[in-house]
Amino acid sequence: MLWKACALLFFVASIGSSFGDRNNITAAKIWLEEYNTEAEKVRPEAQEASWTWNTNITDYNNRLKLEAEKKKSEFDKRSYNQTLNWDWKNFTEINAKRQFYKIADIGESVLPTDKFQQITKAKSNMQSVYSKARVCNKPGDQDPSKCYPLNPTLENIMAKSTDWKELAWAWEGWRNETGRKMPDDYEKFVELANEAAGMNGYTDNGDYWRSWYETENFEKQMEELFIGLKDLYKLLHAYARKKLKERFVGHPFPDSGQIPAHLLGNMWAQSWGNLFTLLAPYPGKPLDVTEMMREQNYTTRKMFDLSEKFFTDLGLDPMPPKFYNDSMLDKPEDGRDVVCHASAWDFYNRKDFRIKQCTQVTMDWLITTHHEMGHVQYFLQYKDQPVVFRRGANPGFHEAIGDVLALSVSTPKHLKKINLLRPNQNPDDEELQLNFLMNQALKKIAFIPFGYLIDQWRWKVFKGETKKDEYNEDWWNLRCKHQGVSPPVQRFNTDFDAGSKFHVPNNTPYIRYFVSYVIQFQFHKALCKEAGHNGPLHKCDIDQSTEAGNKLAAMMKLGSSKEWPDAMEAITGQRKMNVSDLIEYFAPLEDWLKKEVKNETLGWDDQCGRIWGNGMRTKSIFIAIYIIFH
Ligand code: KAF
Ligand code: ZN
Repeated sequence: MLWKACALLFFVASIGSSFGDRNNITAAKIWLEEYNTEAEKVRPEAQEASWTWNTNITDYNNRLKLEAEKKKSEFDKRSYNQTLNWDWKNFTEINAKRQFYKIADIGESVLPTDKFQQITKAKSNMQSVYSKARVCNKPGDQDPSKCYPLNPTLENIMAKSTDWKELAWAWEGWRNETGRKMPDDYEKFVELANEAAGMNGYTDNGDYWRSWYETENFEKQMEELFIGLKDLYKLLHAYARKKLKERFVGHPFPDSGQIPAHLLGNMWAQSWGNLFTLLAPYPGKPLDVTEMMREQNYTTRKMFDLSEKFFTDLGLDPMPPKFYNDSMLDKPEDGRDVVCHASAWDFYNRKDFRIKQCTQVTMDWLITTHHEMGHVQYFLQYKDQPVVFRRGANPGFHEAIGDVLALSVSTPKHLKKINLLRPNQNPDDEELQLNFLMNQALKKIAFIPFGYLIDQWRWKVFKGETKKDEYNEDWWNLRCKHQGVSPPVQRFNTDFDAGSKFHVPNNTPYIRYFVSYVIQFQFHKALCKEAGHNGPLHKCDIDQSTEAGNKLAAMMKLGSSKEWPDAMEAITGQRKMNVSDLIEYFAPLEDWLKKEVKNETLGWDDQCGRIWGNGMRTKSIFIAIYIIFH
């Protein structure tokens, strides 16, 4: 008893005597715990206010959100100032040092209050423009007051319509109602985000975003990965272009080789899965999973249950009790505006985790459900880490988890198992397998240049190389050059087409998805090996492999407490991103595509082609009128 009291006295005295000592690791750790306790109060409040606005966009809820964000930023700033009491950069205890490093990284909270409020307002404006947007005057509609939201109407038109005019209406209308209303706010946002980054020691906001990857030459590394995938993309592009020219015979395609951007089954041409029926190598062998789901009366809840079961069968965690009650899994039918774009929410109190999405009963949404569940699974696995480590090893890791599971779920073998393949379909049929690979390529390979180019554009904007009046021109330079798609109607520098993509007004970096699309195949291959899979990579289904689940869990539990190469090593044994597993996965399709496009010219010009007549003359007239009236 006595020795215990003595030990306690010594402990207290040693802390007491060295308070004020910038190198006292014991005292520093006590401060870190205090920080954590406080953060677990401040962050849930901010998240709750943001959730309320996201699920009910009103001015009142916006004010509450701004107040909560201000409170959180004051806490961040206060905490940062307290980190200055420690010589943490010279700590030898790696974990504590890393916590300090993360706490000191306060992003926009560094701005003085008035500027912090300005940047938050600019972002809120853009987000509500995006989420409230409706497009009117659909060709053939008599009633001009009939207007349509992105989800579900415009998305469905882009997915299903084969009417050139209707597609162009939805494509152009969405850009008129979103991006075009944002350039002023976006410019303000860029100015202030750069100012904050400068105050935090970064060259600009893009430099700050890239710092989350803790990788030397990150831009160069991304470029190398992209170059490694370009040939595969060119094959798919040439094949899609050939088939689309057949579908839209009589309509103009640019001589420069790009595909008009409204024909690819998606508002941003980022994922081409909706062209599967047109592009299937064996059209008689469809993968009509959506139809099967509807025939079996699938509901949103059934899709979530199915997804959750895949996680728990790997030995991963079930959703906590409050999850289904508190989440927003369907678009509300009471007419209120909500942010429909899918997201997963950690409230940082170790018990509240939610998903918000406007689910429809389709195969695509089943995959998105797994994607979002992957985020929540990561939250659950790292929930006992300090708050500052409750992040992915890098942002791409967070995006990859659900997709890795979906690679198994989508296989014909697994679809058969869960009764989503027709009874007469044999999952081992090689023609069906090739159809499946095409479907995967339309989602994964088609996405690669899009995933790459959004932040190419933003990094240039943050560097000051692209000014406001060049926003749209530079956007299309990248779209035409990397994706090989061109605008179907004339664009002006008063348009702001980057702003028509959720992540730009929402200020969410995008290179994370490019990273995810590369590393998810590395993870898939490693987990398949763990699950004892033999045979081609695209046939692997890790269902019920607790060995694979354990590997994944061990990696996720790290959160961001270690640099990402350590986390990657925990799953794959490798410490670098590379494209070879993705290439291996698609090898049989690559061979097939090569034969299919042997008479086509691969690729396209770097410059955008035009299909809308003499644009320059119209543009000059437009500029002349503008000058006269101003
Ligand atoms: C991915 C997969 C298939 C197709 C396309 C993609 C790319 C991308 C897109 O363009 O649709 N996917 C998403 O945007 C899915 C939404 C999300 O899960 O990535 C979401 C985006 C988001 C929404 C609001 C605020 C911030 C980010 N991300 C998360 O909810 C998230 C990410 C990391 C940690 C916690 C939550
Ligand atoms: Zn995501």
